[in-house]
Amino acid sequence: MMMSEQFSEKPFRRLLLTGAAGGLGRVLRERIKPWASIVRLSDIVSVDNLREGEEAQVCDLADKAAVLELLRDVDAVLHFGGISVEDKFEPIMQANILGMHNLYEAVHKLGIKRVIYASSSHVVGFYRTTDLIDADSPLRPDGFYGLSKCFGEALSRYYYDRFGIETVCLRIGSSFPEPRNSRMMVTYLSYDDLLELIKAALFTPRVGHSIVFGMSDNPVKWWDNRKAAHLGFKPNDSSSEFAARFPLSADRPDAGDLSSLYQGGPFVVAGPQY
Ligand code: NAI
Ligand code: 15L
Repeated sequence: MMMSEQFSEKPFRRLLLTGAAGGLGRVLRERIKPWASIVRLSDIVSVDNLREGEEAQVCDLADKAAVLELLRDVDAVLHFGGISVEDKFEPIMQANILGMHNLYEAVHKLGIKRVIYASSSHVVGFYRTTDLIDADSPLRPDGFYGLSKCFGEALSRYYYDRFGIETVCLRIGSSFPEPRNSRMMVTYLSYDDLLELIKAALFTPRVGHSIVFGMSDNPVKWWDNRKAAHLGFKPNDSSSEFAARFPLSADRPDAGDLSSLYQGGPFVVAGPQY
């Protein structure tokens, strides 16, 4: 469904946001409007209450033909759609693996120049909470979900190397209104900082294929973002404002508690779903 098109002086004519009905999609929807005359909102479920400058298209990422239609007339993609937690392999394969291939095939066919991809810290969830890693550290996914995000990162790398399509992979930690446990004191990414991160990824002139960890300026760090310095991402928030609520600091893992031994926390404990 189309709302009236505006042609104001905004950086983009049309931005596509996938996963628009999800937790982050609902937060981003309003906040990215200043960047585009039209924001195309898409999800596998319907996105309602369209406002001026918004249009919506229901689309299953696993449907190749539908994804090609979804990407028509789009200048850049914020790809936040798909399965966002651990699940059985089959649904993850459809939404995150097949879906990612469909998306990039369409991006390539239609000549779209840049994708911002919501990857996840679960591509490295099997590192210890005592490790400090960066974008070049070998992948150590903690489940099928993390594996699918590894595929997304590798696939976007391939489409850059072969076709020059630029992607910034955001290895988001935990982006919620506030940390929910002591692990999230390390992985917390405030919504304002998420927006800063996306802004950096979208507006930095040349990004090639970049990987950046998405966390606020939290007191304890597992991830070193110096290899993404070219993006100029500077978080303004910190989980320290919630310190009183989680006195058991995540930099002192409890040896008896698996979820505090590994960066992936509960995803490591839960193990694969069959
Ligand atoms: P969410 O689960 O709330 O939203 C994902 C959306 O994708 C949902 O609205 C869902 O309907 C849609 N979706 C699922 N399967 C689909 C399909 N086959 N076709 C089209 N749409 C489909 O997740 P959330 O928290 O909003 O996360 C958004 C993205 O960011 C996800 O890709 C997630 O993996 C990633 N991420 C989020 C983090 C967070 O802390 N919120 C942390 C790390 C990564
Ligand atoms: C993720 O990748 C998930 O999408 C999100 O729902 C949280 O579980 C987050 O990681 C986290 O690790 O806290």
